[in-house]
This record gives sequence, structure tokens and C-alpha cells, in this order.
Amino acid sequence: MALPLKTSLLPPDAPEARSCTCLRVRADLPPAITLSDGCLMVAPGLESISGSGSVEEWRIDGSCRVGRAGRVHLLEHADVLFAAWHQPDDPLADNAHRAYLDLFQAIRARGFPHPIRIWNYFSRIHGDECGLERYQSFCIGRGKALDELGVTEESMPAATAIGTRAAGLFVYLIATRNPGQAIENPRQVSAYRYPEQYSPESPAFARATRIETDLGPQLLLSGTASITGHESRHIGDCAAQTREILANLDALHATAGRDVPPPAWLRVYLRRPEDQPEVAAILARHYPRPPALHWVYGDVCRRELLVEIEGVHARIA
Ligand code: 3EB
Repeated sequence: MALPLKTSLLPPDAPEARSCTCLRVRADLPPAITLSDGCLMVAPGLESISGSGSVEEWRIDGSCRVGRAGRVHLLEHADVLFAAWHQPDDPLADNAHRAYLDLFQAIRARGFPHPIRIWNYFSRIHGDECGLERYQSFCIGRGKALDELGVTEESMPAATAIGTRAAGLFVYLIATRNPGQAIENPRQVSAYRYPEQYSPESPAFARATRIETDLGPQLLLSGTASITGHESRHIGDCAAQTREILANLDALHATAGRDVPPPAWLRVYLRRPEDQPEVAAILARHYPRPPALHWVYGDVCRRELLVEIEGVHARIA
């Protein structure tokens, strides 16, 4: 069944849509989750670069039910469930474990057991927790929860995991009644098969999720970095990393099917904001129809990676 789901990247001052259900992700606001009038608003501590602020919107016509299940905020539509979780992020392994247990229990209880897209944000991603880097602690907590829930790594959807400067762990997702199609990248080892050197517990996510919507197929792109095989490429060279990412994104598009439209919008995470002009020039040359762009600060999970790109291929709504 085609999902009635649309997505776009709107200017920060865009008025709230009426008589519909939506998930809005906002940058440049104090970290918070709020639920109101058919809208779940998540401000996960993202900081826009040089006034490029944008609002990410996921929209469905029709009404919804607002709900709470313990720490989980929920917005339930007939076909789609949005769920969001926010708590302190210290200790990260325990909180990631709690977040995934809470979220999966909540979406299963409502009949939407299949996440199609998940985002994870937390602070001090390279900081130490019990002798491990905090990204690894996050992977351990997530992996333990999925294990207890009986969710296989291979059945996970597209995801993002990025370090911000805001305190707290944010995990939010879009869930559906039927699964989307997980897409892997032929240029990369699946994240759940990475060798142990990156994390004692593998990252659990797909490189992309393909879904069928009223407007045709959509491809939800995970945060994508300059990795081929399992190795980081072009250490210290942001331009070359960007070109490698574009090759990865093109490979995902080819794998998902040529009936998938080009990207409608992309979010670019930069470790060093001064790299923006160079990255922008490479993106402008690459896409004949330029996608909408949101530029934000972000620490990619490996120290040597300077840039990561996520986004959505969709017909422009
Ligand atoms: C990578 O390809 C880059 O742990 O959920 C990207 C997207 C990355 C999601 C996650 C990690 C995650 O390994 C890092």
C-alpha cells in the first residue's frame, strides 16, 4: 500500500501546515520535543551554519492522535506513527538501551512495528565512557536493546547518528505498519558487518530505506560518509570526502532503482563550517536539479571524517 507521506525542507519561518499530521525537525532552538495541533516538533540541538536554517517536514493529510507512552512522545496517524525520545545522555550506553526499548515497545503496542527511518543525536561523541568512545557506548546500548527485543540488525532502517554540542540523547523515528525495503551500498560493507575495530557492537542501520508513497517511490538516505569497504577515505581532505560521499549516494540510487526520483533535499553535516563553500560548489556541479540544502554543524562518528550527508529522494510535493 502506498504511504500518503510527503517530505520537504522549508524555510525556518514557514507557517505551520493545517489539517494534517506532521513531524517537524527544527535547528537553532533549545533542545526539546513538543506536541501540539497535529505536529510533533523535535529540536535535537542542531546548529545551522551561516544562517542557512531550514525546517525538515514530514507530512500526511488527515488527522492524528497525540499520545505519551512513558518517555516516548507519539503522533499517530492511520498509516504512519512518529515517535520521539529525549533524556540525559550520561551514561550513554544505558540511555541508548532505554531509548530503543521504550521506542520499540511503544511502536509495537500501536501496531506500527517497522521503523522506516531513525535519527540519533547526542553530545561528546568522541568523549570517553568506561574506556570506550561514546559512539561505541551508544552502539552497545542500541545493540543490547535490539537483541532483547528480537530485532535483527539486518531489519533496521536508514539512520543518522551525529554528535552535537547540545546535552541529551535524542532518538526519533518514523514507523509504519508494513516494512520498507532496506537498501545496502555495493561500495560499502554493511554497517552491521563492520569489523570489531570500530565498535565492539556493530552499528545497526541500513544505508537507505525505499518506501512507496502516493507520489511514487521515496529513498530515505542514511547519514553517508566517505567510507568504502569499511574504511574511511581521504583523511583530511574535505573536498575528496564529499566526492566519495556523492559516489556512495549515486550507488544507493542505482541500487534502489532508476524509478526513484533525484534527491528533494539533503542535510550536510560539517565538522568545520569553513568547508561549506567548497562542499557547496561540489554539490552544485554534481546535481543537474539542485536539491534543497540544510547546512549544520555535526561530529561524524569517526574523528577523521569531516562531512556526512543524509536526505531524501522524492518527487517534490
Ligand atoms: C558510517 O557509515 C557513518 O550508528 O546509526 C551513519 C549513519 C553512521 C548512522 C548509526 C552511523 C550511524 O558508519 C556513521
